[in-house]
Amino acid sequence: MHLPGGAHHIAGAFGDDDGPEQEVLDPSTGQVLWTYRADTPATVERAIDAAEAALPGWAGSTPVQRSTVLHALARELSAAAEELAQAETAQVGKPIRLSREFDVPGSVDNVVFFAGAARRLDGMAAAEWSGTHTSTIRREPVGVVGSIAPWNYPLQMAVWKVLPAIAAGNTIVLKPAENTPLTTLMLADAAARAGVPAGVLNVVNGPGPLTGESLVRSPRIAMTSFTGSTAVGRHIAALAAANGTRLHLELGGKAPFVVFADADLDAAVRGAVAGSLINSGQDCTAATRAYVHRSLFDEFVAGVAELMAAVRLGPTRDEDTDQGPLASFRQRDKVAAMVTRAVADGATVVTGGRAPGGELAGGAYFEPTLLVGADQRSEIVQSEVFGPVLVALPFDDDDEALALANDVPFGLAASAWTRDVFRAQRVGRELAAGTVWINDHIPIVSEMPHGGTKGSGYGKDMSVYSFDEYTQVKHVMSDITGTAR
Ligand code: TXE
Repeated sequence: MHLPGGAHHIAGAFGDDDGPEQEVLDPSTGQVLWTYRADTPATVERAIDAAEAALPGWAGSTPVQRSTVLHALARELSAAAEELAQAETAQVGKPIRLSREFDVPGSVDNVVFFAGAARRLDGMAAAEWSGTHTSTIRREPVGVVGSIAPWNYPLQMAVWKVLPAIAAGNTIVLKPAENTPLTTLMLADAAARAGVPAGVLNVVNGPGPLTGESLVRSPRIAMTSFTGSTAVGRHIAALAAANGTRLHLELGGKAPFVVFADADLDAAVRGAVAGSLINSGQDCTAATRAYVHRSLFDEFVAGVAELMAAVRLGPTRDEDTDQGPLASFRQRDKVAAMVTRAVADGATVVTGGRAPGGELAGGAYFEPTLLVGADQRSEIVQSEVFGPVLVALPFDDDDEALALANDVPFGLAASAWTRDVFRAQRVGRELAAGTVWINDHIPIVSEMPHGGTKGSGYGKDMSVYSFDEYTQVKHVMSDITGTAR
């Protein structure tokens, strides 16, 4: 497997610092893939120096120049697609099919999208609205961006943070999760090969409290973009507030999956299994709470349980594997503990609910799990599990379904299953989430925004809406008559 040339990539070159030793594990076996020394605050400062030095040149480049180099980055990533897929699978424990068909092509597509969007940073011109003046609106980069990314989709998360930022003319220092740095370092290396100027994209590595926090605390960072846990997000928000800097937060979710009485039940069953088990459930938009009309409830539960029991857990490099392990033993233990507490709180396990034995016992695997009988107020319904766990609950009418679906602290994504166009329109309006899918759950495209409401944070990744985070709107007003004063 491809290993990076150093723990950080600053000003176009790999290097190493001497912070505490970190291990990158393959969670399907527990084997150590790579060890590196964490970056200390001094290295983070050096990365910010590089980003600051590169800022005037990059911010002053033309959209065509930025677009050209970003298209070259997309080609570099495409050429390295198989190496990237292997590294992503090894460090996260994703089935190789998922890395090849989703993570890597999705990332390349996002780079291509922003290579194009770099040329559509349109402002606005007002006509001579007062007779004596005219206005132009410019979209300008905010400066040096500091980003912190999680471990569930390391390459995609890095691309989602980096591309809108640099397409808009900012420079960036990015810290991936300490247990999944490989593909982010490969991205930085590919950017250097593609001709992205030194210092535009810098990657530092190490634990959140050491390496991440020194990045967020720096008064030289104009903006922080964070995807991760609610607790760390709130801590980072306080640090950013102390510096008075911009903030973009994506703090996970607890997506409802609402099946109305008129739904296509087979499609809903398949959608629930695919939507809850994607990436072993370590997806902030994963289906976690299935609210099912009472007339369909038993059939839905039986259908989901049957499909979940047929899911093939296995070695991650095996083409036939449907589901790999969780991304870490820590995450597997968190999921197992939440299922144990759910049962103690009164829920019943319909299928799964345990770590498999046999040849998978050495990895961080957890079986696809369906629970029923949980209370709406219980932890398993209210808190993010981030594992292959779906809870099914019955409802009797639309008002009740919407009230239950919205009754959590999160609001990132939701889906509704119905063949009634008016019902679909209503739930599209009334489900409190940044994304609402109708008759599907999970698809995500570069053209459309991703980001939540309530405890899921604020601001958008992807799409041209992300430029609202990474640009500042400037108003330039000119006297056009010479007679204004
Ligand atoms: O997240 P952390 P964890 C949720 C999910 C998961 C739980 C815990 O429910 O089970 O969070 O995961 C960096 N200053 N999500 O503990 O710690 C850290 O190094 C600066 C949802 O792994 O938030 C990593 O790069 N940075 C989610 C990143 O924050 C700090 C994705 C995320 O790690 C820091 C991941 C600090 N003090 C977890 N402490 C989603 N929104 O999709 C940590 N970090």
